[in-house]
Amino acid sequence: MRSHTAISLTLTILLSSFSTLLNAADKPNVLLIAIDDLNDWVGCLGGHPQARTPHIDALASRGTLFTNAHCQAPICNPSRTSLMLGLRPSTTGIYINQPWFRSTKQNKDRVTLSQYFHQHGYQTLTTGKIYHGSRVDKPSFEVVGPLPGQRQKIDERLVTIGKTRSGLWDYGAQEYDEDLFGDYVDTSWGIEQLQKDHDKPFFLAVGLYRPHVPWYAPQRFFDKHPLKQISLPKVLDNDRDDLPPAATELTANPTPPAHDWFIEQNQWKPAVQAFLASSSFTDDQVGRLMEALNKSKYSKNTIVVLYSDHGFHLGEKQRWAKQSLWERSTRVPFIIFQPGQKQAQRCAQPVELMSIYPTLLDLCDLPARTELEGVSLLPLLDDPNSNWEHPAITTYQRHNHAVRSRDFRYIRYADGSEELYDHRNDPREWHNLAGNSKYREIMDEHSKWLPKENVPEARKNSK
Ligand SMILES: [Ca+2]
Repeated sequence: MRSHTAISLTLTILLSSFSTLLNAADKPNVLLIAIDDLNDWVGCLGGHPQARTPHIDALASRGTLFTNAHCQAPICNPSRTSLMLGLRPSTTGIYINQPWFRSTKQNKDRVTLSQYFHQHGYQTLTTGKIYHGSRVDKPSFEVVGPLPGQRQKIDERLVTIGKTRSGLWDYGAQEYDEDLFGDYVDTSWGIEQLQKDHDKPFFLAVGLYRPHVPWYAPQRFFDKHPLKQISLPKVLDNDRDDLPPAATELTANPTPPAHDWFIEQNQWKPAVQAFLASSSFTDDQVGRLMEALNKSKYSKNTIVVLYSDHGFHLGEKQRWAKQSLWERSTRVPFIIFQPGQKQAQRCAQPVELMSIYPTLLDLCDLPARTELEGVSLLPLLDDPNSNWEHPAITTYQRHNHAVRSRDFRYIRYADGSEELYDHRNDPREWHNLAGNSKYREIMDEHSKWLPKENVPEARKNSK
């Protein structure tokens, strides 16, 4: 009797797996391309006049480019966790670069985007930086290629910005062979996967590390951005005078050199050049991947999603790096390419990276998950101008949020202090309007979207 039950149970499981496989057989593949620290300095977003990103621009010219897309946290770990779980930092409790979400009680059993695809018959593969550092998440990916930190060690330093500075903040052209660069190696592995025969639909995630510091790239990418032609971001001298103290405190970042250092050492232009060169190098990897996809048998049934985990300051608001609730840190390139798409689209509605999870479920016709906080972008993919009430929200550390609507950015810090910027006439966010009572109603409208719950910082399990 017991063995009969066991056989029946096994049959049920087998039939259920078989049915999942059958359903999966005609599903589209997914190619997820994650970029690290790339702000809107790409050609298609026009963030910098000397940005040279022809391959990202080419993808935008075939797919849907979201021109008002924002990360959920302006730093790697919480942004990537939010994207892969489809939940806000204020829900995961992952606000900074630690802890790893699987080591926390409230997040350890949560189902990531690619894990859910795996549960529905997909093969999941990854290389490079998808999570923070060189983390491998076994439930997320079955097949793991080269990861950051596992590559050939290269110690050359042609340029150094001073012994007292962190080596992380080094930059300059490098002379070693292009195919030794980590991003090149990871991209090559991604290309090999696109050239293989897969007996299931695949979810392939390729995480590119540049333009994260150190800004090392082959010389030829520096040559595309001659130093003499480099223009610097516009900065208003007294821009910071209208910031609340909470803003200054939250955005103080001891890791990068101070803005004054870049000016005094005449390093602002070389640093901007190195960021642009590193971005062009990453763009080249995107080009290699897309060429391989287009030549492969998967070219007509693969969805491509490209994004950066957050933006980056290079002197704007007299600061460097990420870790702020301003446009510079939150705005990111974000493109969705759907096979069979007839024409390119640009969508100016505010959207969140957290929406990638539910959107891909919709596009691949997988069962929706009600626990996700992101909203599917399907209506905007169908019509980029359709009505859209959702703003994009970014959180940096507990109780600090920015709400980005189509026209405004509203920021509320933990101590209740506020900022408001009108993007219709102040795209650089120089003039904080929060002190002007005539904007109270607009600020109140935006504050309705602030997360209702801000869970405490998640702790690493003691055992
Ligand atoms: Ca200002």
